[in-house]
Amino acid sequence: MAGGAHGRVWSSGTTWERSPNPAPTKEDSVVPRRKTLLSLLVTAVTAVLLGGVLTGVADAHGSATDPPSRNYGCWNRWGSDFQNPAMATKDPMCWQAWQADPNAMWNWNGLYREGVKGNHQGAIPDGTLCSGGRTQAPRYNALDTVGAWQMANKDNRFTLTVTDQAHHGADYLLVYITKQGFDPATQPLGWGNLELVAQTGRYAPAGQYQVAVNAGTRTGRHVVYTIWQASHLDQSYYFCSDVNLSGR
Ligand SMILES: [Cu+2]
Repeated sequence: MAGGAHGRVWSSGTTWERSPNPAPTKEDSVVPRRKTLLSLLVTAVTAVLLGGVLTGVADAHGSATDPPSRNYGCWNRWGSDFQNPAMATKDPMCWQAWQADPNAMWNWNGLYREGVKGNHQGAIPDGTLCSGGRTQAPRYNALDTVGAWQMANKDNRFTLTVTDQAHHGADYLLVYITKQGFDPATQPLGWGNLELVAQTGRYAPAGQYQVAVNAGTRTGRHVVYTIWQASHLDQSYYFCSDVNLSGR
């Protein structure tokens, strides 16, 4: 595709020239010195788009992938079709997130803070849990939007999976679930709405970390809130996963 675009713009006759006697660069050895401005723009836009799509590979960290975190779920369902207006009615919370900042989805694996020193509640104010306390603001802010996020159906005993593309390892995982009676579709999520249901020890670096979760007698819509403390440095990840619990 990029090659075809180059072919078209080369014939347009609008040329852009570098300043005289440019310092030799690596680029000079592989790129012709004259290019059209449009060609450069096409190349730049393509690079940005590919960069976004490939970010999950090139700049990898991780997320809760089952049940999926909000931004991983929105990326997984709509990443190849994110401008489809049907999303506004089919999956409105994802739609508002894509409208607010597509980078929250392209960088589904980058929702972390550094230097928290284990004081997660101190670092993350109520109402901002799903954005990790508005980390890298405003990129992830829309993940805090209160509403009926699409849920993953789960029985009350389920396995939670964190995918670690970077093989950071884990010092621990903490898994919280909202209290029965709290409604994440209408109320902002705060620490007081959560109960700790699982706490793990260390995991050696791997592609996935799994933890058995028992949601007790809960039923219906809940948020599973997972903290992944990576081991390579003080880097803490925060994931809101929306679930519909069977009660069984
Ligand atoms: Cu990382």
